[in-house]
Amino acid sequence: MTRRKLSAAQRCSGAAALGLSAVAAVVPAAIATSLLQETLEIYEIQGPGLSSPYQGVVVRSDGNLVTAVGRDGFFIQTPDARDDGDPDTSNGLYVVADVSPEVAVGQLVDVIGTVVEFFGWTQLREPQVFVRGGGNPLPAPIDLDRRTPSPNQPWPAIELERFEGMRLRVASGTVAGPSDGFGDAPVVAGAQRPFREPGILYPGIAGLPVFDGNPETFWLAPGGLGGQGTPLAGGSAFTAVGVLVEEFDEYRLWPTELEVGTVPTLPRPVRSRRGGELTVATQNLERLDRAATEPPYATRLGKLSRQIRGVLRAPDVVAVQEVKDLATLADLASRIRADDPSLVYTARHEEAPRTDEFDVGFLVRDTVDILSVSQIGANVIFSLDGSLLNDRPPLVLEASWRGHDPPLPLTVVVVHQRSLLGIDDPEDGERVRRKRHEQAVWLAGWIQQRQGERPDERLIVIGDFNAFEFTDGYVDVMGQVTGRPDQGGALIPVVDVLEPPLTDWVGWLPAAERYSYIFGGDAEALDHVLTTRAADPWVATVAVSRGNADAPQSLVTDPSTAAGSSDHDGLVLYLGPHVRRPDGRRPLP
Ligand SMILES: [Ca+2]
Ligand SMILES: [Ca+2]
Ligand SMILES: [Ca+2]
Ligand SMILES: [Ca+2]
Repeated sequence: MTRRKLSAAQRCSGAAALGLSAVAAVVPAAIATSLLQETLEIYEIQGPGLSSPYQGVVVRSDGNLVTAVGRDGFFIQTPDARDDGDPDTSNGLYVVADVSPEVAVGQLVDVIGTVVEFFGWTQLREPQVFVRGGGNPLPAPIDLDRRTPSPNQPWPAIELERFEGMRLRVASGTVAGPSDGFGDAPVVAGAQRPFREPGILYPGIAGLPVFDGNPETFWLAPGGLGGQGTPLAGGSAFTAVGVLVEEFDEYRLWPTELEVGTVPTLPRPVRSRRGGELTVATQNLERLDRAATEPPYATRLGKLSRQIRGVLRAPDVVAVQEVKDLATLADLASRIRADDPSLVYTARHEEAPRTDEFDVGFLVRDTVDILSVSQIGANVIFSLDGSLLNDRPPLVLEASWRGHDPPLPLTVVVVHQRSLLGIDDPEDGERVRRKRHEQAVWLAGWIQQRQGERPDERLIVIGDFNAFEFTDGYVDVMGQVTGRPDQGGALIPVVDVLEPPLTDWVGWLPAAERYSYIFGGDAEALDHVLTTRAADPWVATVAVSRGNADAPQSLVTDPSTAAGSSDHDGLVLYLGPHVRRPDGRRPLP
């Protein structure tokens, strides 16, 4: 590293010669003193590590280019000709300042200020800024792509820190998840969106599958520099040039140029049913509660009505999760009928013993006769601590579909299993994992007993399993419930009780469609539909709707669209007596 040492006299004469204009009228005495200190290049201020070696020090850096101007500051970067050639040191720096109107992109500036690490973000504060005139070409942006930042572990700690404050370009990016309430979206710098992968989050546990955590994901903040910013839908393609900041332990690109390319159509309904087809759907209603006011309850009902009518195409049975009570679900049925009088649904719901919980339920259309609705597993005890195992006990619907002569009996079980929340918590993780496992073992046991007693029953088990189509490394929930364990194994192994095993229809979706939820930018399939061997041959196909998991937060309050009606997409199973799909044959389109 080189440090240019200039005397105060040299600086003053240089300033005069170049016609510098001071942005601030007065240079305080403390900073004037620092003029006697050495002048640094930005890469020296940034240093090669996670934080600046000059924290708290008043420094001066001369002749850097303004690359971007934001609300509360601006970005400067070393001209390419003075680059240190060290890939570990950033050439960019954020200067916190009242910028308007003196500072503009393309100017060369000298800056004196205090180096601050603001929650990991290297900044110059309380600056004095000297503008040397503008119109200069900007440094070439560094390209991010599918290899940079690295998608692999171990991920270098300075993988993005080395670009902090610098100009970057993403030529072919993908929005991994929708804009959040701040307008920011997780993105990757490649053409493929990231999916949850099997296993325990890196570094994991020896001998068990490891999920790398998709470290290539970072954030795009379209409104970072100013303005509202474009709402982004998950799955959109984009190109951007911008500057990189570190905020709240995440790296965010604040774009100076942003072009959104191919945008998925949201909502994207499932296909229409064909003659003689029956459809059974699952939809998580995201804490639907008639007592809730934000967003307005009427807006939520209206959007969910659009979702069920237009996007899921009015299934004969809708298995729902996260509904507060029967009155709330009945409100939704009423709203659907008000919006389309031909769609008559009956709401069925049973309170769980813990009545403060959001529960599961059914919306059953008048194409189906309800024979019985019963809660199961409500009083089962969790062996670890004697509490109730099933906070949201499954509900069993025995029904008969009138679309067939004679009417076709079928049984639908709606479930909402324990979430992954806290699964790797050092204190509570073991309890969470055991609860997920025990719930799955209990459900598998119930199904096994049922199919033993009634081998001809067409049994569909559907809902939010809060589990992937593969092992999470701690517990293989779906392997447990289907009787098809993931060969990768799990810390708590599957107790294989199911014979014959069930079919998880998520596995029949194209790989790029296997998600119903986005968590931290990872697309994941939390919702599943399973059938027993007696029901398998009646399945025509399965489809997943779009418009929720990928919907920007800004759509959640928009009454004119179904998109954003919930945080989960819906899943629809198509069955028909005409199908008689031979075992193992791919479902119909
Ligand atoms: Ca460097
Ligand atoms: Ca940093
Ligand atoms: Ca830094
Ligand atoms: Ca990965």
